[in-house]
Amino acid sequence: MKLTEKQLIDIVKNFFPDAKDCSFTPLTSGHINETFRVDIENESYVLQRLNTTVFPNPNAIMRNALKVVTHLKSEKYPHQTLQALVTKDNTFLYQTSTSDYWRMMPFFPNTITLENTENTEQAYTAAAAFGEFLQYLDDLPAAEIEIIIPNFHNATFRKSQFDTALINANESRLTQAKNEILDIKNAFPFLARMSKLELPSRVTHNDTKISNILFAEDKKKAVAVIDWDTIMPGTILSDFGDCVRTFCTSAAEDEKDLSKVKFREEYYAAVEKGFLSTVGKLLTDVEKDNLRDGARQVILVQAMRFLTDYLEEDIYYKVSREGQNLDRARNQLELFQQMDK
Ligand code: GN1
Ligand code: MG
Repeated sequence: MKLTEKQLIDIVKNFFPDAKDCSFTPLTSGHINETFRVDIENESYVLQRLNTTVFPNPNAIMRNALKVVTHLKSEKYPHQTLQALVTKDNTFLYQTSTSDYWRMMPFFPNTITLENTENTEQAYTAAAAFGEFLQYLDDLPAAEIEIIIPNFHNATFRKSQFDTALINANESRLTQAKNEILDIKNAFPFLARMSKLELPSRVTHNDTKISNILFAEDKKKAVAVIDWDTIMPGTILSDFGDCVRTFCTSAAEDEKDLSKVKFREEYYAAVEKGFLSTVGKLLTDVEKDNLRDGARQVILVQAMRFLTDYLEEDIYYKVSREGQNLDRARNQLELFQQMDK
């Protein structure tokens, strides 16, 4: 449902009772939550409505975030953290009468997000920043962090969702997606092999895409790691993999023209070097030996998730045109196959 400016101001007033002159700018890069930049007099904030279909327990997200902020501060993490603002009732979430959950966060001035890396230096810097974030979270016991979405990066579980979607999908979508369905099925033995790896459970970010790094305006320095909603126990290969998935491609995630989708090996080298420069010393041999396959797995699982959503008629990821989830899946499969060469 589209909100009016008056409704948005009423929400802001729960955080800033005296706010008068506010302006709102939609920030549209995410696929799940609804996000606005709010300017209140001379200050800027991020206002967000959490998608409760995807995140049924928003309070758990806020409890995890608070633990992460507290931990990073105690460890003297040298970057900005996402300390949420409190409402006048002293809670991190404002719940509307229609059970929407809203939160406000700091907006860091003079920063930008990138939808794709422009050079290998940026890929190195962003990968090093995500690696550093993980490095500082290393002493936070995974058991203290709540599971936000069970089986989020569990490939076997994602495969079972895909299998169910295949049973329930309508004929037309099955026909449209027949080549991609086949490509994914052909990769099942690879997934089965990967599922046998013994990987440590760590506190991970779980959405390390390029747009989740705030860069300084010169696009050279990483200022903050953002989007902490999926921080939960996971594997380091998932975080490394999402860096590779989004930093090494030459095209947008939903690019229709596959001839524009190139897996850039020199970017891969930069991502690996950057990531290992920070968190490298903490990795086990199994983790180190499987970085590239781990990244291929993340890309394949992402293809499977987009294709599952296409077959289920776009109930999970926001779409702005028909066939967008199918294009996203094709795009990921293209990267997966190029990485094999
Ligand atoms: C979703 O909403 P956003 O853009 O932060 C998704 C990620 C996917 C990503 C694909 C909770 O993230 O897992 O990798 O889209 N988040 C959730 O771009 O499903
Ligand atoms: Mg996210």
